[in-house]
Amino acid sequence: MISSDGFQKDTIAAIATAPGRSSVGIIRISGKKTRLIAEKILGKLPEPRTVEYLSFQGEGKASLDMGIALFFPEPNSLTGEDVLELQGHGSPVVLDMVLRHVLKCGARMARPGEFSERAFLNDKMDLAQAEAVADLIESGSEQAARSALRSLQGEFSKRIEILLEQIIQIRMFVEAAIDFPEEEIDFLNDGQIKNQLSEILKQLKGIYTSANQGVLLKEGMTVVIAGEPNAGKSTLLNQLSGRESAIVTSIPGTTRDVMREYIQIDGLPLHIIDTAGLRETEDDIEKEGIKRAWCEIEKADLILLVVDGQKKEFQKAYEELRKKVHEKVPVTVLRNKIDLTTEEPAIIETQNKVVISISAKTGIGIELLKQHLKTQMGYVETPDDSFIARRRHLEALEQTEKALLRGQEQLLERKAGELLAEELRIAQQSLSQITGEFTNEDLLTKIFSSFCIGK
Ligand SMILES: Nc1nc2c(ncn2[C@@H]2O[C@H](COP(=O)(O)OP(=O)(O)OP(=O)(O)O)[C@@H](O)[C@H]2O)c(=O)[nH]1
Ligand SMILES: [Mg+2]
Repeated sequence: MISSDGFQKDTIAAIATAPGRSSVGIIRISGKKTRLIAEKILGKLPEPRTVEYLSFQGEGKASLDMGIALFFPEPNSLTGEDVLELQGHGSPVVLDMVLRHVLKCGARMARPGEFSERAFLNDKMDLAQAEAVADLIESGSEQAARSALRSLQGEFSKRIEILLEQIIQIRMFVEAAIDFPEEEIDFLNDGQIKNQLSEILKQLKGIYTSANQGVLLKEGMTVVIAGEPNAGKSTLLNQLSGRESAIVTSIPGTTRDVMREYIQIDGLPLHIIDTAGLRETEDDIEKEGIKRAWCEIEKADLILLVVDGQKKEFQKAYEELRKKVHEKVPVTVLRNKIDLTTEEPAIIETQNKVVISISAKTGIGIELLKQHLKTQMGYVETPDDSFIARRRHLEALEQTEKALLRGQEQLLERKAGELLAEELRIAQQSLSQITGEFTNEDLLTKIFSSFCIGK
C-alpha cells in the first residue's frame, strides 16, 4: 500500500462535503494513522463497517460535536487504506474545529483529488473510473450523470480492455511468428492478421464516436453563429439565451465584439457565440470584428449559418463557409425572418446539409433548432450505451488508431512483420493510457489536481 517514494505514507484528511452550512458535514481520513486518530477523537476504534453514534473530542477530551463514525479497515475501503468517516453537523465552524484536531493528531490536509488518487494507486479503480467520479459530481444533466455513472461502473474501461486484449493477442501472434519463422507458414500473407486488424480498427471507431459524444456531454458543444450582417445573428443569440445580451439594430455591422453565452438545453451544456457579420469592409473596427469571427469559426464544434430567409439564395454563402471550415465540423443553415414571408417553420435534411427555417425574433422554429442541437450533441432518449469521456481519452484513441493504421500499412505494403509488431506495441501503450496502466506521473498529478478536495 505504500509506494517506494513514500508518497502514500502520510495520513490525509479533508472535509468531503460541500462548503457552507448543511445538515450533515463529513470529514474523511485515510492512511496508516487512521486508527490512532480514531482512538484520540472518538476514545475508541469503532467496529469495522458498523454505524456508531459517538462524541467527537478535541483538546482535553472536550466534545466538539456528536455524530456518526464509520471505520473501514484496509484493504476494503474507498482508498484501499484504513479510512474513517466522521459524519457530524454541517456547520463550517464545527467541521473546521474537528478537522483541525484531526490534523493535530497526525494527519495532513489532503490535496485535491488525493483520495481518488490513492484509490487508483491501490487498484480500487482505474483512471477512467476515477475521472468518472469527478464527472458524476460535476454532471450538469441527467444524461451526463447517467453516462458518468456508466463510466464509473467500468463500462468504458471494459470496452477499452476488450480492445486491448485483442491488440495483445495479435501482437503475441506476430511476435511469435517473427521469433519462430519456421513454424509459421506465411503469417504475413494468410490474411488472418489483416482481418483482425480491420476488425479492431472498426471497433475503435465505434468507441471513438461514443467517447466523442461523452466529451460533448461533459464539456458542452461550442456553437458559433455566423453569417452576413443583419441576418439576425444577435437576435438568435438573445432568443436562445433568453436575455438581451447582444445589441440588435437594423444597421448592418452592429456586432463587432465576440459575444458568448452559456446555455443549457434540457440540461445539455452549450457555448453559443455570436460574431460580427461577414462582409468586405473598409471600417477598421469592423475588420477586426470579422477577423475575430473567423477565429471563432475555426474553433467551433458546430456552425449556424444565419441567412435572411426573404432572399432565396444562400448556396454561395454556404459553400464559401464550407470551404473554410474543417470537414468534420457541421454547418447548419438557418433561414431566418420567416415571420416576414409565408414560409412555415421546418427542418430539411438532405444528404450533405441541414436547413432550418426559423424566426429568431418571434421564436418560430426555435424548438426545431433546439432539437437539432440536441441530436448534434449525441442526445438519445435512452442512453444505454453512452459513457462520459474526456479530451485526453479521445487523444489516446486517436494515437491508437494512427499506430494501427501505420501497422496495417507495414503489413499490407511492405510485409514488414517487425515494424508491424512495433506499431502494435505503440497502439497497446496508447490505449492503456486511458485506464492508466501506462500513464506517467505528471499526467496523473494533472488529472487528480483538477478534482476537488475531499474527493
Ligand atoms: N422580422 C424579423 N426581423 C428580424 C428577425 N431576426 C432579426 N431581425 C431584425 O433584423 C435586424 C438585424 O438583426 P441583428 O440580430 O442585429 O442581426 P445581426 O446578424 O446580428 O447583424 P450584425 O450584428 O450587423 O452582423 C434587426 O432589426 C432585427 O430586429 C426575425 O426573425 N424577424
Ligand atoms: Mg449582431
